[in-house]
Amino acid sequence: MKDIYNSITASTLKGKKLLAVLIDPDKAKLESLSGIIQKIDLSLVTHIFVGGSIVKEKATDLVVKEIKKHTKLPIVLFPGDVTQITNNADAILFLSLISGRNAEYLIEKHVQSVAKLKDSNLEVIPTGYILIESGNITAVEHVSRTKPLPREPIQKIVETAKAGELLGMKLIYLEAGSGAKEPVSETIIKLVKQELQVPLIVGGGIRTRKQLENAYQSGADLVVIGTAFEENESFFEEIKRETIQ
Ligand code: 1GP
Repeated sequence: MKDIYNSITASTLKGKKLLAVLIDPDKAKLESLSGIIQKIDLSLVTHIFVGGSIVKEKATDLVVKEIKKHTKLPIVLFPGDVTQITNNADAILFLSLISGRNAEYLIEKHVQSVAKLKDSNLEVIPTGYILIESGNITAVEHVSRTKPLPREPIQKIVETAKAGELLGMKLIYLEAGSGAKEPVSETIIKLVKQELQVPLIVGGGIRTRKQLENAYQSGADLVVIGTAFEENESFFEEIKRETIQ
């Protein structure tokens, strides 16, 4: 069994930045996955996240199985729903949407998933998930029927993240939403990071090497990128080239 959380914290302590690609099982085509994974394997990507806001039942399992055939990278579920839980992944971000006040996404989905998780080998990583206003309405906002936290006052975002940590969450995830117009700002990342002991994930709307660097420099330990790679399969090669130059 891969010890995914401990390897994330070990990297964080060493200052090694991590990069996850997000694969949405609803958009991924099984027959193209081997080629896609080959590209990912040659890139700077350290983790493969699998999940989406709306995914057909069983799609996640099929996609995870196919990914696993082609890579040794850790596969982490980032589920939008209980139906996306599959024992074939390595770990699951057990997300509680702490920016919202919809009990369904704070605790109810978690209760519903216990029967599946109890019998699985998945490493369960409790994660405080914080949706932040990004300039457009994203799928998370729509599906969860919660409002994102406004970008101001930042103190409210910082305190939400800290409350998550004090509740025992092992990761905090600042989310602008997939396809967000604006990623989470550097100031927000910086101020949240200053308050936290646990590793910080940042995602949503990151489409350039510069935005990725900015997120890391502000304090993100792990950055998640989905849309930029969905739209351009050479995205990770391009940013790797930019790093080497
Ligand atoms: C969404 O943070 C992830 O949950 C990734 O967002 O698709 O905008 O890269 P993008």
